Amino acid sequence: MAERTLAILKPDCIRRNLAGKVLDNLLDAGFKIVALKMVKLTKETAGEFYAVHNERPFYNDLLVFMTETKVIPIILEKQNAVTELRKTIGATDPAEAEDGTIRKLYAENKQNNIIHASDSVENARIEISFFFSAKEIIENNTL
Ligand code: 3AN
Repeated sequence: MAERTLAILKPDCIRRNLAGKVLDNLLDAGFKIVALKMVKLTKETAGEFYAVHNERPFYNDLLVFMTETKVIPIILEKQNAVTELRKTIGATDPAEAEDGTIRKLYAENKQNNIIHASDSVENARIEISFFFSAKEIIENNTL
Protein backbone atom coordinates (compact mmCIF):
# COMPACT_ATOMS: atom_id res chain seq x y z
CA MET A 1 0.00 0.00 0.00
CA ALA A 2 1.21 3.51 -0.80
CA GLU A 3 2.00 5.77 2.16
CA ARG A 4 -0.63 8.05 3.69
CA THR A 5 -0.42 11.54 5.10
CA LEU A 6 -2.77 14.19 6.46
CA ALA A 7 -3.37 17.59 4.90
CA ILE A 8 -5.64 20.29 6.34
CA LEU A 9 -7.01 23.10 4.21
CA LYS A 10 -6.86 25.96 6.71
CA PRO A 11 -9.35 28.82 7.30
CA ASP A 12 -7.53 31.22 4.93
CA CYS A 13 -7.91 28.63 2.15
CA ILE A 14 -11.65 28.26 2.87
CA ARG A 15 -12.28 32.00 3.32
CA ARG A 16 -10.51 32.91 0.08
CA ASN A 17 -12.39 30.20 -1.89
CA LEU A 18 -9.14 28.44 -2.80
CA ALA A 19 -10.12 24.91 -1.73
CA GLY A 20 -10.91 23.81 -5.30
CA LYS A 21 -7.63 25.13 -6.69
CA VAL A 22 -5.59 23.54 -3.90
CA LEU A 23 -7.37 20.17 -4.33
CA ASP A 24 -6.71 20.34 -8.09
CA ASN A 25 -3.04 21.00 -7.38
CA LEU A 26 -2.86 17.98 -5.02
CA LEU A 27 -4.59 15.70 -7.56
CA ASP A 28 -2.33 16.97 -10.38
CA ALA A 29 0.66 16.14 -8.15
CA GLY A 30 -0.52 12.52 -8.11
CA PHE A 31 -2.10 12.26 -4.65
CA LYS A 32 -5.22 10.09 -4.24
CA ILE A 33 -7.91 11.26 -1.82
CA VAL A 34 -8.62 8.49 0.69
CA ALA A 35 -10.99 10.53 2.91
CA LEU A 36 -12.05 14.17 3.23
CA LYS A 37 -14.46 16.16 5.39
CA MET A 38 -15.23 19.66 6.64
CA VAL A 39 -15.03 20.24 10.41
CA LYS A 40 -15.02 23.16 12.83
CA LEU A 41 -12.15 23.03 15.29
CA THR A 42 -12.69 24.46 18.78
CA LYS A 43 -9.98 26.19 20.80
CA GLU A 44 -9.64 22.89 22.70
CA THR A 45 -9.33 20.60 19.68
CA ALA A 46 -7.02 23.01 17.81
CA GLY A 47 -4.95 23.31 20.99
CA GLU A 48 -4.66 19.54 21.22
CA PHE A 49 -3.68 19.26 17.55
CA TYR A 50 -0.98 21.94 17.88
CA ALA A 51 0.11 20.97 21.43
CA VAL A 52 3.78 20.73 20.29
CA HIS A 53 3.71 24.50 19.70
CA ASN A 54 2.16 25.47 23.06
CA GLU A 55 5.30 27.29 24.24
CA ARG A 56 5.68 29.27 21.00
CA PRO A 57 4.82 33.00 20.89
CA PHE A 58 2.43 32.48 17.97
CA TYR A 59 0.44 29.67 19.68
CA ASN A 60 -2.59 31.68 20.78
CA ASP A 61 -2.87 33.49 17.42
CA LEU A 62 -2.58 30.12 15.69
CA LEU A 63 -5.56 28.78 17.68
CA VAL A 64 -7.62 31.88 16.89
CA PHE A 65 -6.76 31.53 13.19
CA MET A 66 -7.45 27.78 13.03
CA THR A 67 -10.91 28.23 14.59
CA GLU A 68 -12.06 31.14 12.37
CA THR A 69 -13.92 28.91 9.89
CA LYS A 70 -14.34 25.22 9.29
CA VAL A 71 -11.27 23.39 7.98
CA ILE A 72 -10.95 20.48 5.53
CA PRO A 73 -8.82 17.57 6.75
CA ILE A 74 -7.86 15.18 3.94
CA ILE A 75 -6.11 11.82 3.98
CA LEU A 76 -3.86 11.62 0.93
CA GLU A 77 -2.12 8.57 -0.50
CA LYS A 78 0.95 8.31 -2.73
CA GLN A 79 4.37 6.64 -2.70
CA ASN A 80 6.39 8.59 -0.07
CA ALA A 81 3.29 10.70 0.61
CA VAL A 82 4.70 12.48 3.68
CA THR A 83 7.84 13.77 1.95
CA GLU A 84 6.05 14.34 -1.35
CA LEU A 85 3.31 16.44 0.26
CA ARG A 86 5.84 18.59 2.15
CA LYS A 87 7.56 19.22 -1.20
CA THR A 88 4.26 20.01 -2.93
CA ILE A 89 3.18 22.56 -0.30
CA GLY A 90 6.57 24.28 0.19
CA ALA A 91 8.19 25.98 3.19
CA THR A 92 6.18 27.26 6.20
CA ASP A 93 7.08 30.84 5.20
CA PRO A 94 5.72 31.44 1.66
CA ALA A 95 8.56 33.91 1.05
CA GLU A 96 10.93 30.95 1.33
CA ALA A 97 8.76 28.46 -0.57
CA GLU A 98 9.94 27.14 -3.95
CA ASP A 99 8.24 28.38 -7.10
CA GLY A 100 5.20 26.34 -8.06
CA THR A 101 4.50 25.10 -4.51
CA ILE A 102 1.02 25.61 -3.03
CA ARG A 103 2.28 28.03 -0.38
CA LYS A 104 4.30 30.02 -2.92
CA LEU A 105 1.22 30.26 -5.13
CA TYR A 106 -1.37 31.10 -2.48
CA ALA A 107 -0.09 31.69 1.07
CA GLU A 108 0.06 35.19 2.58
CA ASN A 109 2.45 34.66 5.49
CA LYS A 110 3.81 32.13 8.01
CA GLN A 111 0.48 31.90 9.83
CA ASN A 112 -1.94 32.19 6.91
CA ASN A 113 -0.21 29.51 4.90
CA ILE A 114 -3.23 27.72 3.37
CA ILE A 115 -2.43 24.12 4.16
CA HIS A 116 -1.05 21.85 6.87
CA ALA A 117 0.87 18.65 6.10
CA SER A 118 2.13 15.99 8.52
CA ASP A 119 5.89 16.21 9.03
CA SER A 120 6.66 12.48 9.59
CA VAL A 121 5.12 9.07 8.97
CA GLU A 122 4.53 8.66 12.71
CA ASN A 123 2.80 12.06 13.00
CA ALA A 124 0.76 11.28 9.88
CA ARG A 125 -0.62 8.18 11.63
CA ILE A 126 -1.42 10.19 14.78
CA GLU A 127 -2.97 13.11 12.85
CA ILE A 128 -5.06 10.81 10.61
CA SER A 129 -6.61 9.16 13.66
CA PHE A 130 -7.10 12.60 15.27
CA PHE A 131 -9.57 13.50 12.50
CA PHE A 132 -10.88 10.22 11.05
CA SER A 133 -12.39 7.04 12.49
CA ALA A 134 -11.68 3.68 10.81
CA LYS A 135 -15.26 3.71 9.46
CA GLU A 136 -14.62 6.95 7.58
CA ILE A 137 -11.61 5.56 5.73
CA ILE A 138 -12.90 3.65 2.73
CA GLU A 139 -10.21 1.23 1.66
CA ASN A 140 -11.56 0.63 -1.84
CA ASN A 141 -11.52 3.89 -3.81
CA THR A 142 -13.49 2.33 -6.68
CA LEU A 143 -16.60 1.86 -4.49
P1 3AN B 1 4.38 23.61 9.00
O1 3AN B 1 2.91 23.89 8.89
O2 3AN B 1 5.14 24.05 7.80
O3 3AN B 1 4.67 22.19 9.43
P2 3AN B 1 4.98 24.30 11.77
O4 3AN B 1 4.52 22.93 12.16
O5 3AN B 1 6.32 24.77 12.21
O6 3AN B 1 4.90 24.53 10.19
O7 3AN B 1 3.93 25.35 12.31
C1 3AN B 1 2.58 25.01 12.43
C2 3AN B 1 1.74 26.21 12.05
O8 3AN B 1 2.01 27.27 12.96
C3 3AN B 1 2.08 26.78 10.67
N1 3AN B 1 1.43 26.11 9.58
C4 3AN B 1 1.67 28.21 10.80
O9 3AN B 1 0.26 28.36 10.58
C5 3AN B 1 2.00 28.51 12.26
N2 3AN B 1 3.32 29.12 12.40
C6 3AN B 1 4.53 28.50 12.35
N3 3AN B 1 5.53 29.37 12.53
C7 3AN B 1 4.95 30.59 12.71
C8 3AN B 1 5.44 31.90 12.96
N4 3AN B 1 6.74 32.15 13.06
N5 3AN B 1 4.53 32.90 13.08
C9 3AN B 1 3.21 32.66 12.99
N6 3AN B 1 2.68 31.44 12.77
C10 3AN B 1 3.53 30.42 12.63
